[in-house]
Amino acid sequence: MVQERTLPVFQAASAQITKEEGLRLYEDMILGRFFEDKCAEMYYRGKMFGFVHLYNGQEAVSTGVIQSMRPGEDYVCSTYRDHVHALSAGVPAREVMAELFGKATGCSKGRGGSMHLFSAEHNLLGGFAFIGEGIPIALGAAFQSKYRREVLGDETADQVAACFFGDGTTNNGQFFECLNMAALWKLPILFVVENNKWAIGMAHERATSQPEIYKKASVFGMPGVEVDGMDVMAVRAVAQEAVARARAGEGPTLIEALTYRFRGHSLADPDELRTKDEKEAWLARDPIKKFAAYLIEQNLVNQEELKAIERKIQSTVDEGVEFALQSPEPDASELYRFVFAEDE
Ligand SMILES: Cc1ncc(C[n+]2csc(CCOP(=O)(O)OP(=O)(O)O)c2C)c(N)n1
Ligand SMILES: [Mg+2]
Repeated sequence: MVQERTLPVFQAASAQITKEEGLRLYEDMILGRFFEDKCAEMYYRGKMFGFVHLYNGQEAVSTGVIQSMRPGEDYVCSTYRDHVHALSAGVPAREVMAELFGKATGCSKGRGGSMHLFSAEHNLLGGFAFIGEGIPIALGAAFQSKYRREVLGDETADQVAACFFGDGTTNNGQFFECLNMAALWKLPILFVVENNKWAIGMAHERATSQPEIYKKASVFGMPGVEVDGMDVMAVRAVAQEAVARARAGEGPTLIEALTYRFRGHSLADPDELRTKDEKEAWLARDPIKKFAAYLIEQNLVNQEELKAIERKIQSTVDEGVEFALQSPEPDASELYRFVFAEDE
């Protein structure tokens, strides 16, 4: 059995958070978790088709990074495991749910489904079914931000891009090519690797010559940091620093968040390859329970306040399902619409 990697220890005492911000982070993580649980239910009831990849367990990464940015202004680029990144970026839950149901009211107008969420309004550059496809897209977003500022003289152009992808994806060429260009041109981008130890059924150590991914930044002269991806405060601290550097024109950061998915690769995966011991060890580190305990320990909130958020979010998710169920399917006569940018 492979030895578990030692997680970096985050000094919680060094972090500061207000009650308001703590509740905001908690709400965002709860939204991610409740939304995904509802997805599983709807998938097994036959309401959505194709592959659906859930994010349970990884919430601290999406919340910690995206809530450290300017949602709606900065860019977010995802993978096929994209529902929760979209929610953190501000895409309304009802529009994400409707998209999963293939409805015309979905954020991609029902054309994309689970793996292809998109929202121009929220600067969500997309979910991508092919692994690694999002990396050059995010790089392009970071490039245009810098180009507008430095070449076209647009002082308001200080947007940062966050690009999320998995451990398995870091063995693809786009990863290395884009790290090179981002470092060369000092682009405002965060490469966020969600190392959940598995690429479908392939264990990370079996496929990767240097499993400590953050170290790969050094050959490009770029900062690389590892972070406990089950601790939203730790992810937030690392992300805030990387965002500040990117916004100040100091270039990219590679962040490796050590995390775990609590469910199978997709809802079609029987999840038989990962051991019970491994799963239990990571389930015990649930990022939502950990953060709730932290907030209470710090006397920032009480149980009742957390429960109130949970009730509110449950009704948001339930309302999203109602909205999706009642929404129309795209009209067949509009099959070719939205293929080109000029089709509004
Ligand atoms: C270019 C490409 N090759 C292969 C696949 C098949 N595939 C789908 S998911 C996946 C594993 C990706 O693992 P990882 O990057 O760790 O992301 P995770 O699913 O763990 O979030 C692979 C190889 C694909 N989607 N695209
Ligand atoms: Mg993985």
